[in-house]
Amino acid sequence: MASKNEPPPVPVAASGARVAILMGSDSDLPIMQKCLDTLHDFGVPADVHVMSAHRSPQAVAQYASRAEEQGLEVLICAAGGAAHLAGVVAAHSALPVLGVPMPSKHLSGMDSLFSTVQMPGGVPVATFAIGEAGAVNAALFAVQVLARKEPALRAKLAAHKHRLACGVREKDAALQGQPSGKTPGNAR
Ligand code: C2R
Repeated sequence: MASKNEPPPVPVAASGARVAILMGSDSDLPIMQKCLDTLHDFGVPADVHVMSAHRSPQAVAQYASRAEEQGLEVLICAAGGAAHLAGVVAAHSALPVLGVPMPSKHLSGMDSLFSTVQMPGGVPVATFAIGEAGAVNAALFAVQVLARKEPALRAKLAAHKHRLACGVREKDAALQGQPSGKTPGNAR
């Protein structure tokens, strides 16, 4: 049994997981749940962990260094404030790293955005919008990466685009007071 002074073991990627979702804190989970849900909708298995470049730096370095050999293909990192998690993960892995800036208490997520997006040349982090839109889009982007090799995922992405367009058409039809599909008669 591990002694009290030993650090907890570094998480190993869940078998079959292709995408990792790493969060700086469990306080990021309510927003990152959207990311998880989106991957789930596409049937993409994810490995989800709380780890912090500041608070558990060894775990982050070890997890990121081993991510590729464990079968992961895309690493999504969410952090708020001085958001260094995505950058540190990118320093230790050649896998695509997607950064999602979390809204923060004092600076509304601008601190998270800048510290995620402003990487030095040579260490890319693809940075998404602050908050839920970023969480969903990072998941969709991960699916798009995986879909390059997988026709079944491409078909799901096409269906997703179709649903988006139908949703807008329905809203427009409601605005025009007409059933969906008819050309709205605009007032002149
Ligand atoms: P707590 O709620 O645990 O105090 O965390 C987390 O992502 C969270 O948004 C507050 C915020 O600190 C962030 N955090 C980072 C990192 N680790 C934790 N930005 C990191 O490694 O970058």
